[in-house]
Amino acid sequence: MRKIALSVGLAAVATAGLIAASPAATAAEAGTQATACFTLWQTAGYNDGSRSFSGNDNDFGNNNWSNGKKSNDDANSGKNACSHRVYLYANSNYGGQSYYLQANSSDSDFGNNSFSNKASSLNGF
Ligand SMILES: [Ca+2]
Ligand SMILES: [Ca+2]
Ligand SMILES: [Ca+2]
Repeated sequence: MRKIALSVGLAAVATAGLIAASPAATAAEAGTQATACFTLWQTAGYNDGSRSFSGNDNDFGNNNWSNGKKSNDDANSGKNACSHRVYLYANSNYGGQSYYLQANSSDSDFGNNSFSNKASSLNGF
């Protein structure tokens, strides 16, 4: 009898553990809900270093490309897979000249939009 009571007790503990784990998994999913749907590249034609965004960034000055080079004033192409426009600004804190990519669009060269090597902040998320 005593052994049976113990195994029932362990089963209850295991079930409680599973229940406790569920809210944690939900929280983690909520944290990654914003997908990195916007990507910038260092060079025209989606070349060299890249950086993907899942939210606004008011200052590129503290971020590097995937290749370790500084990303400020160095963006030349981008892809917007988001369901909203993404705005690029020549200055930090969303100031100065701006340029946007429509939802679900891409631009292989910012040069013909007078926006080569200018982006210093980004919003629209
Ligand atoms: Ca930043
Ligand atoms: Ca700039
Ligand atoms: Ca262009």
